[in-house]
Amino acid sequence: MSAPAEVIAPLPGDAVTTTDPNDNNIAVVRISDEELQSGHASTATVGAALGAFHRDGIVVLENAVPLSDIHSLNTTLQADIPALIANPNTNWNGGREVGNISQPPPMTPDLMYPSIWANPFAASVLSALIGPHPQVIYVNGNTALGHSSKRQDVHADLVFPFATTHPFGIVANYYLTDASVDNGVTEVWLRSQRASNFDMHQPSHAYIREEHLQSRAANSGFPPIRPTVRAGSVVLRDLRLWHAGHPNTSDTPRIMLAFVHVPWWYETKLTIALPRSAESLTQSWANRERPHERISYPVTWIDGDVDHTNVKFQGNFQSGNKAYLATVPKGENVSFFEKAGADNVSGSSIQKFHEEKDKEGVAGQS
Ligand SMILES: O=C(O)CCC(=O)C(=O)O
Repeated sequence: MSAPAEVIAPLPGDAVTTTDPNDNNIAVVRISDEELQSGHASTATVGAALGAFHRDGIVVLENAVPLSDIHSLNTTLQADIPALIANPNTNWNGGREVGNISQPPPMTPDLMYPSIWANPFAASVLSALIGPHPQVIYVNGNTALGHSSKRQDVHADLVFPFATTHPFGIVANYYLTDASVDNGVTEVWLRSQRASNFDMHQPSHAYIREEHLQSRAANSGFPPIRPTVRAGSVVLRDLRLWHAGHPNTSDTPRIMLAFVHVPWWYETKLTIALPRSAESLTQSWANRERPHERISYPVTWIDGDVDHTNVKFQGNFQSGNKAYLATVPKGENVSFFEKAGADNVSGSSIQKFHEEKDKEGVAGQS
């Protein structure tokens, strides 16, 4: 395990900070006061974040979200946790014993903060990475409940053959508290996105096979790390990057929101169910004056309220663009969705999927 990311002194003239390119540390790009005031990312921020992301498969934009928005959502979501634990439809990530539940943010316009749903600094980096008008196809969160003791298996968030040459899906994670080893910060394997393909996964699953984990940990120079991430950061992670949830040994649940972005041409069937009252808000994000700050949401509009504590879990991030898919190497592995004969998976079928894995005796990482 490596030390927390070290923030190196800002470069002259801007507030970009990053790590030594050979260090096994996550790169941190700190949004400057000038950028915060203007509300726009500088070219230096976008350049540093893009370079670090393509290299490492992950980058942190620190200071990108007002702490007042973070604290407000943390207060609301902490209060929802007992009901979620009691709800039989709740999705337990990696099996119930891991103590990591899916927990989406509130879906009412007053709590859909633009700093989180369409962060302008993240949007500028995302559109540089995957093209203009990234689409958000997944809005959810991972809550590592307190006093847990079992970790997740190492995985990539993909259960289908995927492109090895370029990023096509990026999750923006927002921890709602400072996150560290003590409260279950996520383990990440820097640069694994460039060495990864679906045949390295346990057949049809998201989990990486043991022999690949051992080999990469021993030989790559980039064994797994668990960085410290400050609240108010956006963590941009390539969906191909190997990672794993860890136990939260503290008293307080650690909440991390997750917004998955794909390119505008990607054509998934996924939509986000939102109340019609949020229509003008989401339109304002799609129509921002600066094209590289636009974020769009494919939406199913609901008349009335959307209960964020009862959202269907949908985890298939595969492209529906057949011409694109024809360019993706097939390999030997069969996708979980082909195996299950389903386009999307509900919480209960994901649960079944974990039970099946346990029955198969797939080696856990704990
Ligand atoms: O909660 C975390 O730290 C990571 C969770 C995760 O990777 C997952 O559930 O797929």
